[in-house]
Amino acid sequence: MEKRMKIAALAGGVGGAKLAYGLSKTLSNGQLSIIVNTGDDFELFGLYISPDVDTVCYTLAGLANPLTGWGQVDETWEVFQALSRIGGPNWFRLGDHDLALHMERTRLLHSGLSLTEVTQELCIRMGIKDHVYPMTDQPVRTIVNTVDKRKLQFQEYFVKEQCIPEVTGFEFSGIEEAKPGFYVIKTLTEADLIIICPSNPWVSIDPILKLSGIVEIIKKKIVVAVSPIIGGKTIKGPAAKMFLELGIEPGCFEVANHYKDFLKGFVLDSQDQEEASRVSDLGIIPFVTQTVMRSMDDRIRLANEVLEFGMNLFRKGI
Ligand code: FO1
Repeated sequence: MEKRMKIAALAGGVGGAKLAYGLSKTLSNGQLSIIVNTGDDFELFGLYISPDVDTVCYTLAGLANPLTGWGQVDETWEVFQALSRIGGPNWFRLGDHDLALHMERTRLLHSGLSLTEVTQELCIRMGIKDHVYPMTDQPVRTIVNTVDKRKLQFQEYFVKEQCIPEVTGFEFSGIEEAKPGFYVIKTLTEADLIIICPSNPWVSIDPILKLSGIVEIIKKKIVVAVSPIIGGKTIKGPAAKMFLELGIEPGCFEVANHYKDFLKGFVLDSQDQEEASRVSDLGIIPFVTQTVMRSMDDRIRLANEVLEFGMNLFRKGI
């Protein structure tokens, strides 16, 4: 990969972070910028928590808990246990080390820095060589509408209610007023290749795409997406269940279809290779490979393949 090529990745939580890690290991300093969903952000105990940004940063810094994918490795739980003993809210598990990060982020935000500036500062402190940009500095909150007519904050749906309620749709509160971050626009405008990581299209990538001006920029670019759905299922998270509840066939084809207005290339798993011709029929070039990332080597191999595929489209001027 030529060192002057600029790569932008759009990511949500665990699946996105794994591919971002592979890209980070493959690309040189400063080549990779990762734009991360903040629709899952919320406040607890007065602390600002940004789960997807943290999952991406911990993963890039080699600090992620390998069992959960979120939170920190070798975590301790003194505060969480003490909180549980005194009857405090314990549905969202915050480890001691993770808590320290939320405290420091909140302190920096209160000192007047933007979420982008705070994230840059924390990345430097964690030794991350790539650029990580929250999608916006303004509050956008993903709301999950359920069949029993409730409107759940994303973490209430995902963690407190363990994705059990049947969904009827999503809202992104604040999306009309929010502006994409300055570096988000700059990164996408200057990118030679944009990679949509294998994250949930509805709740991880759509909030980024629905910010004003984003789709207009990426329509002019080479955009390649990696399917988060393999054999009709998701490796982690509720994407396949959401597809079913929304009346959409939970398969990789529908992921490509969801992005069809701007997608040039689509990476799908070998298990789904019979879907490749349907993807081609959408005018999107398919690339079939093993997309499950069980090991660190898998992340790097997939990242290399996706970059090669994307750069070939770039060279052909597609
Ligand atoms: N996910 C859970 O399923 N249970 C938790 O208790 C939990 C705590 C948590 C703490 C910090 C953090 O950054 C993430 C955490 N997550 C937890 C994951 C998080 O809810 C999801 O990664 C996303 O928001 C979906 O991408």
